[in-house]
Amino acid sequence: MATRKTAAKSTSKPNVSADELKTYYREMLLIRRFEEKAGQLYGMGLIGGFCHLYIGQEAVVVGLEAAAEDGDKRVTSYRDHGHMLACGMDPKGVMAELTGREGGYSKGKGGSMHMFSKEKHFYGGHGIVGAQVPIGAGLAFSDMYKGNDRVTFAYFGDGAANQGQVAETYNMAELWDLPVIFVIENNQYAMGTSTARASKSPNLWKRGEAYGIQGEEVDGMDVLAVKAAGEKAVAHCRAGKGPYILEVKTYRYRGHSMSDPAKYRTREEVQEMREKRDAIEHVRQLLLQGDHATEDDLKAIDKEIKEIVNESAEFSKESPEPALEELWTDIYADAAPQNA
Ligand SMILES: Cc1ncc(C[n+]2csc(CCOP(=O)(O)OP(=O)(O)O)c2C)c(N)n1
Ligand SMILES: [Mg+2]
Repeated sequence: MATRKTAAKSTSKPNVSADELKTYYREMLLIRRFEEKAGQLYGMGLIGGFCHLYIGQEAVVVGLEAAAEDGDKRVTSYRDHGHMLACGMDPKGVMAELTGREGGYSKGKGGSMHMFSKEKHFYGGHGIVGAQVPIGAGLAFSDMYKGNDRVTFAYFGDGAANQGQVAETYNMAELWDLPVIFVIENNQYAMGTSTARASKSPNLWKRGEAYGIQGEEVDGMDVLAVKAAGEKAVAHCRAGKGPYILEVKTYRYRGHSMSDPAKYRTREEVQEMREKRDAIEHVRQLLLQGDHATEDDLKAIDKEIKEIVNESAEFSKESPEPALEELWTDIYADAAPQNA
């Protein structure tokens, strides 16, 4: 086995194997390439409606999914494609949903912001800012009620963190010791509003203190740091100690949505994050500097990912549009769930 040199950035990080690093590299790259393809299809008019890309934030969801176990749940906002891919949903089904086709997760009737997978315990995809936070507490309540030790990840943005329903949820979650991890994906902006303009206190996680909730800030451009913080939060929740807040500092490279003119920040600011803090490049360097992978190994992974993404785009173009009769289905539940 190759000798392992520790890269400068990883000195205080947990031990990690070459296979693990490659897995994170692959998973983050899948999200990035998938999102780039979605951006292209949007430009070609194949995706309609809103489309919010996750490019730049990949390490957040990949790090936290690495800390999750089977049966754990997740719920997020409209910036949701990365979360779906990271929890193992099929890229074909996600892309086909983006293009409004029958083969999509919501049979082409939901689009970018409305996809679900019972199998992967992915509960959306929510377009109303902050709405997923009380839903996340509800999911955690169901696990507590059933007496299992599953944990729910409720993801939301820095903008959503200012919502009243988030404060109410914090209170109830701590009061009932709910096993929910509140993940604030602080990407520095809520549409065109920077956190400095919207939040008096720069430490969003500290608001949990008012409710007795423990939390911490995490470097969201470092997948290993995210994973380590995720493991700590998961252990806290599984032990029945109640909720936990992770404020993950990250950055979105693209506009808020595909129609964002991005006049609220400079190109240099974005460029600097891409060049100096990119999460995928960080893992790439750990792999290369640690002699865990050669440039050729990484090229092979790039190729493999490109194929998966191209296949998903092909599938989404070939899948038919939903039949007209589908307008009248999936409106009401057919039957009440039986011990679901
Ligand atoms: C209740 C509500 N208010 C306003 C909007 C319009 N809106 C959509 S996204 C957004 C910004 C949210 O920013 P943030 O929570 O930081 O998440 P990010 O987009 O950065 O992931 C706003 C104001 C909305 N969808 N729902
Ligand atoms: Mg934000």
